[in-house]
Amino acid sequence: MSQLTVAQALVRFLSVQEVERDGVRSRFFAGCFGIFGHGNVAGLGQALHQYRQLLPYHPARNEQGMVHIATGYARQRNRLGTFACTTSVGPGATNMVTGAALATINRLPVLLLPGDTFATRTPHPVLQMLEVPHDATVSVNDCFRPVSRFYERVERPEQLIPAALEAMRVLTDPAETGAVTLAMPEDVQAEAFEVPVEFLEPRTWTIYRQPPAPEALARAAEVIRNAKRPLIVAGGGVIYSEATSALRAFVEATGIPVSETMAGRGALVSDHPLSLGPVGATGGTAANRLACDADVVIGIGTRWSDFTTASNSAFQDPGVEFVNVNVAAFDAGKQSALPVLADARVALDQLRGALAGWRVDPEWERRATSEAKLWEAEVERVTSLDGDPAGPPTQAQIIKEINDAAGETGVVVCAAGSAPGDLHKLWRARDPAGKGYHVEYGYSCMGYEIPGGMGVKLAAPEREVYVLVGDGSYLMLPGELVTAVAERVPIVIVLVDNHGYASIGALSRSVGSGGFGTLYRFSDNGSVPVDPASTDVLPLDLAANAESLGARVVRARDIEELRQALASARGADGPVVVYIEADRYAGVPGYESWWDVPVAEVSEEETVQAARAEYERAHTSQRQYLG
Ligand SMILES: Cc1ncc(C[n+]2csc(CCOP(=O)(O)OP(=O)(O)O)c2C)c(N)n1
Ligand SMILES: [Mg+2]
Repeated sequence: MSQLTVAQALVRFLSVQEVERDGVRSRFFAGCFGIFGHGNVAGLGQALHQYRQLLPYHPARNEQGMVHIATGYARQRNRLGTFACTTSVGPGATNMVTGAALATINRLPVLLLPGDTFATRTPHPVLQMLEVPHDATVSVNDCFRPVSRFYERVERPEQLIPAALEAMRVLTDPAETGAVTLAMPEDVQAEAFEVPVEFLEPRTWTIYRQPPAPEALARAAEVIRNAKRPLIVAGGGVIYSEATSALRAFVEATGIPVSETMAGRGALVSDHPLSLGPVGATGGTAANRLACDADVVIGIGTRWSDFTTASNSAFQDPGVEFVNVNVAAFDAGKQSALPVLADARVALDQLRGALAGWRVDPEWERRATSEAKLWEAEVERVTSLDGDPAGPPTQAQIIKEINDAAGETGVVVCAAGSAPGDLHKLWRARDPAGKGYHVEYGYSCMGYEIPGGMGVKLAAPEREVYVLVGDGSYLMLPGELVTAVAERVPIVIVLVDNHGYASIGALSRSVGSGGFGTLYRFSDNGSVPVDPASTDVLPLDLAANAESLGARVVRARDIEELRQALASARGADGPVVVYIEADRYAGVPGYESWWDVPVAEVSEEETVQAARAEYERAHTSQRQYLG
C-alpha cells in the first residue's frame, strides 16, 4: 500500500497500462493532453507534473481539439493506443462532448477526464457549476453519458480502482470501444488514500481475435456459395483488425469484388483488379453498379451508415441478402443480415478455408474487373480536367497532387466539407495496410482535420501526413495549429479556400434554396433580398492567420506551385500550411447514387417544388432490407 492522491494514483495507473494483440505488446497511453483550470490544476495538474516522466503531458488549445488528437492517434494505431485528456470543470469539460461523440461514433478509444464539482458539495455553487434545483447529483458532465461507452463519476477515492479497470476494459474491447469518461470531482482528485500496490503495477490488456461460431461460419459460407452476384463492402473494421492481407487473399481465392466505405477506404489497394473503390452516396460507378445488382452483400467491419447504403437505396436486387462480419453484435445485426460475430481477419481466413475450391461466376468477375477499369479511367479524367482557365484550380486537381505526393506511405486526413466526398471518389489507395486514407466521416466534424492529422503523425512519425481542410473547417478550430507548432509536429496542411461552405452551398442548391447562407459575406438582417449567386467575399486572409499562429505558410496560386509547395514541405520541423484557392463551383459529380435529405413538401418557390418532385422520385428507390 502507498499513500497517494486519487489523481496521482490515476496517472501512475495510466502510465503502466499495456495492450497486446497477436503477441505484440505496447503501451496504451502515449500521454495526456490537457487544459488546466481550477477543476484540475491542483489535482490532476499536480500529479501530471510530479509524474511527467511516466506520462508525458501536452497542453492543448481547445478541449475539443485535444480529443480529436487522441482520436486521430487511436485510429492510426488501429485502436491499440490513445491519449488521456484532462479538463477543468464546466466549459472546459463540455468542450470535449463533441470530441467524445466523434470518438464513440467512429468506435475509437479515448479517455476523457473532465473535472467535476465537489463531491462534498460544501462550497457549492462553485464557479462554472450548473445548478439543478431538483437533483444535486447532476453536473454538466452528465452530457457525456450518451456519447460515452462507459461513464463514471469518481466520488470517493476507493471508487477509482473499479472505475479505472472498467475504463480499460471498455477502451481495449474492439466491440465496445469509444469515448470513456471518468468525471473527476476536484476535491476527490486531491484526496489521499491507501493505494494497493497491485493497482500501480503494469497490466496487460490482451485483445483476442474472436473466432466466428462454427455454425455461423458454415451458414455464411453456404449463402456465399449459392450467390450469383456477391459483393464485399469493406468497412473500417477490416483496417483496424489488420485484415487487409486476409481480405486480399480471400478476394483472390474467390473472385468476389470489394467496395469500400469511408472508414474502409484503402482496405484493398485501388489498382487491384477486383477493387471497385467507393460505394454509396459518395461512391463511384463500379461499386454502385455492382451494389445495385448484388444478390449477396458481405459487410465486413461496417456500421452501414447512410452514406454507405446511399440511404438504403444502393442495393436493389429484390432478394438481396446480407452477411455481416463484425466484432460488435450491434453492427452485425444490421440490414437483417446473417450475423457472423467475429474478428474480421479470423473470419476472412476461415471463410476462405470454407469456400476452398469455389469461385464466383466468371461473368460477374469479368463485369467487376471491367467496371473497375472504367471507374479508374473516370477518376483519371476528373482529376485531370482543367477548371476555368482564368480561375483557381479544382479540388479534384488538388486531390490528385496530394495523392501523388503521399505515394504509398503518406496519409491524407480530412473530415468535413466537399473534400471527404471528393476524396472517397478520387483517392487512389496505395498502402497495402490501408493506412493512407483517414477521413473521419462518422461524425464528419468540422475542425477535426488539423488536430486529427496531428494525432495521426504522433502515431506514425515515419509517414508524411497531409491534412486537407476547407476554409470553413479551418475557422472552426485553427487554434490546434498552435499545438502542432508547440509540439513540433511536422504535418502538411493543405488549406483549400473557396470562400465558404461549398458543399452545403451545392446541397442547398439541390434542395432548391440557392446556396442560402453558405458564402462568407457581410451579413444582412434579412430585410434586404440577397442575391445568393453573389460572389462578394469577406476580406479574410487565412494564410496570414495561419502564419500568425506560428506555422510556416506557402501560398500556392496554381497546381504547379502546389506541387512545389508539397515537395518543399518535406522534412520540415513543424506544421506547414499550403494555402490554395479552389474553384467553388467545379464540384465532382455524383455517380448513380442518392442521399436522403428531405426537401420541403410545400413551398411558394419553384426551385423547391422542382427539388421536391425530384426527391419524391428518388425516394422510391429507398428500401427496407427485411431479409
Ligand atoms: C461542426 C460542424 N458544423 C456543421 C457541419 C455541417 N457542414 C458540413 S460541411 C460544412 C461546410 C464546410 O465548409 P468548408 O470547410 O469550407 O468546406 P467546403 O464545403 O467549402 O468544401 C458544414 C457547415 C459539420 N459537418 N460540422
Ligand atoms: Mg469552403
